[in-house]
Amino acid sequence: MTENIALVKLSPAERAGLAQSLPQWQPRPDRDAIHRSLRFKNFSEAWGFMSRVALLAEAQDHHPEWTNVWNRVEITLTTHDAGGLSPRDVALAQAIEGLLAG
Ligand code: H2B
Repeated sequence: MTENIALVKLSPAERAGLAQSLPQWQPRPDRDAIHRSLRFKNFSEAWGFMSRVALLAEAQDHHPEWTNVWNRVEITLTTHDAGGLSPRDVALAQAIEGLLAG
């Protein structure tokens, strides 16, 4: 569970590893956060995905900042309680990747 994951900002070494461990997630240039854009077949697929992520987020007590426009979903992950990227964001991003991989 996320409560067991340290509420500290990622170290420089952990940040350097992100490009390899989470290649679909880009660091946001404007803030200490990572971002992924997704496009689905239609709204139903996008919303179904968001519902599954919402359950994950609740289970982890760690929640995305996101928007949805029809078949597009934009997700930003950052840790508000740490004031930036933490291992909790990495854990949620990895869980989202697991969902997408089926
Ligand atoms: N989500 C994110 N992204 N960052 C947080 O710091 C955070 C959260 N904190 N979800 C959690 C909820 C906290 O507010 C509750 C009280 O555990």
